[in-house]
Amino acid sequence: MRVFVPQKHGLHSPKFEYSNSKLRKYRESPERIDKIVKRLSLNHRFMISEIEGKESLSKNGVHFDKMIEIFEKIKVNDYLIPDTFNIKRLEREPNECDAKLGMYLFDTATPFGPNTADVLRNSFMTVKEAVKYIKKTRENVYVALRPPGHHAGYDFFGGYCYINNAAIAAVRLKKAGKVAILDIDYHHGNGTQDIFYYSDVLYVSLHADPATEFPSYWGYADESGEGEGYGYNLNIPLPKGTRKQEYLMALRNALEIISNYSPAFLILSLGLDIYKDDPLGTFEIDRDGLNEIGMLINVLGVPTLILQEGGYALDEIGENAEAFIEPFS
Ligand code: SP5
Ligand code: ZN
Repeated sequence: MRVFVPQKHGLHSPKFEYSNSKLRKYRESPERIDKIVKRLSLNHRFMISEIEGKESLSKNGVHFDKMIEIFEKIKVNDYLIPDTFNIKRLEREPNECDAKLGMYLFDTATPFGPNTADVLRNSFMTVKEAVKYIKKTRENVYVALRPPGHHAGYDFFGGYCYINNAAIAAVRLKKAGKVAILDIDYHHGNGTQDIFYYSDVLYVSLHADPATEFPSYWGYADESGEGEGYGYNLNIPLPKGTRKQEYLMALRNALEIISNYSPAFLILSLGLDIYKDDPLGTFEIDRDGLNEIGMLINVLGVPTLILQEGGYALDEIGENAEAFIEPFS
């Protein structure tokens, strides 16, 4: 199985995030992907392709131009975390860099640094290469990339995410056939939901109940899509501490809905933060459980583009990724 990796991801490496009322070490670190790639490179079933190229974000095809223009033009000497947020979505752009970012940012855990834009351009190119590959071969592919994407919406970013990799892939794959997105990150993919809320790209997400977990304002079961998108958004919120058996039951329901939709491609937002020892998660899913989840999804038999989202149990992330994706290989 092919594995695509953006070569420059390590250049985006904030030192701190402000979360849970503390300034703490940044969790979404380059080691996450380095450890996954190191582990997979020891397994002959995986063929790793590092992608060096960059592509201007202006061609992303999903986000609000003005937000992307800020990412493209901003010049910063250090990682910025804004302190003021444009919650009423007013239009005038301020002069200060941190306030420009605050126009579209929704949390304090998503700093923007000197190389962040370049890393995003490299991510964008990597996603495009993976899309090209799956279109041509109809084979499963895994993209070991960061920063993650599923919290980035049409005109907002946050939750360690800047551009929505899954959505960027979906709008391209959609030209070749029906696309479903399954999001199994521990957190609701509010960005992906937002981008496809009015369109018939099927979005199905299993995640921790937003009443008690990030992103707090999105992810309830009654968010079903609107207009052309009505019925094509399915949220399955699960209580904190959900165990493997209950998780697998919910997953089977999700897979049945995806199967009835008969997609030509599946995009899988893979959050390894559902793992039992993840510092941000509370689900009780061990490594065998991850493998079983991978097997069940693979049984759909739909060509699958797996995109890495969250997962912060650094000591085990390599083995966990391997256990999950092996059934697809
Ligand atoms: C891609 C991904 O997994 N992003 C997750 C981002 C989580 N960010 C920090 C969460 C801190 C939430 N604090 C919740 C307080 C509850 N009242
Ligand atoms: Zn997550």
